[in-house]
Amino acid sequence: PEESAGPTGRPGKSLDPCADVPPNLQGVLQVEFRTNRTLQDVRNHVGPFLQQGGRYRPTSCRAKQKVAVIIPFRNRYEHLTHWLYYLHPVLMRQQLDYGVYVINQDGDGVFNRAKLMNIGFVEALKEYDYDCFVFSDVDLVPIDDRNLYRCSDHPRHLSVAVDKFNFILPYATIFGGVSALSEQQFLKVNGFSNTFWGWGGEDDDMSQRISYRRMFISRPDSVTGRYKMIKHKRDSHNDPNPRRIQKLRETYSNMDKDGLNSLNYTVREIRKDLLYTFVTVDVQADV
Ligand code: UPG
Repeated sequence: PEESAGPTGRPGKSLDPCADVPPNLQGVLQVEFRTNRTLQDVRNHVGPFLQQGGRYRPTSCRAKQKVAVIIPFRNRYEHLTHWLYYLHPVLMRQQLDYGVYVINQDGDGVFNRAKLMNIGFVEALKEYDYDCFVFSDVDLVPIDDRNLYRCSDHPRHLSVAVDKFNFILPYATIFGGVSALSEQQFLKVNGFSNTFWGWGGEDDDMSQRISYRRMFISRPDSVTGRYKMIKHKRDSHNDPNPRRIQKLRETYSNMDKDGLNSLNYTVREIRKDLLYTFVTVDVQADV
């Protein structure tokens, strides 16, 4: 017998799978950050289509992938507002079954982006059986909605052409900014390292993990992969990590013991907004 939509509106298996190429994409987008926006503006703009926690799934077809979008975060509320304003409509047009998780580092200790992303992976999986994880800086907005926030056969780097770098890929192995790994790919590399404190290196460490596990980095072309970065000053408590160069020589010997299998943290609060799930965590940073 055919399965129908359940009482929660969850689409049953009877829906046909969504098309490989979503039909309502717009291509190049107008993106502008010199505008005052509030979260309430964004709720008014996209709220009617969302479920609490920044969750969405298409109603006319069965999404190809279940995607958790993970944003490492501390004290960038203005950027988050722009990000939500632009990304929700894009992710909806891409017909994803998705949720947005903002992983907020509690306190003033040294920032640890990679550890926050590991935490996002674990916390998102506690809520839903996501199969794809997109890790995104809060200040990066795609300017082409054909850049699909999906996973592929190999880990995928999405932010290939950022305005700050004159729309050029800065170096071949770059994996920072916005990237996507399936659950299997992420488990294969033991997630990110937890031991990169402060700015830099953690994305290159992941890039090395990927190649040591005999995977490649896949990318959209440099037109589809264009991004705008919101301008900002260097944050406090996120100075360049002086150990990052040395640590990158140790990826191979450390990756099996430093990552998802050594992750330690305490959740302080999980708050559901219509636009996102906000998870505040103690990452056990030195202050
Ligand atoms: N972030 C915060 N609050 C902070 C510090 C960082 O929310 O106080 C988050 C935020 O999502 C930000 C990201 O961390 O977008 C990266 O930090 P940022 O200082 O903006 O680094 P950038 O130099 O702009 O980013 C590049 C890459 C990034 C990589 C970083 C270091 O885009 O992915 O982590 O270089 O290698």
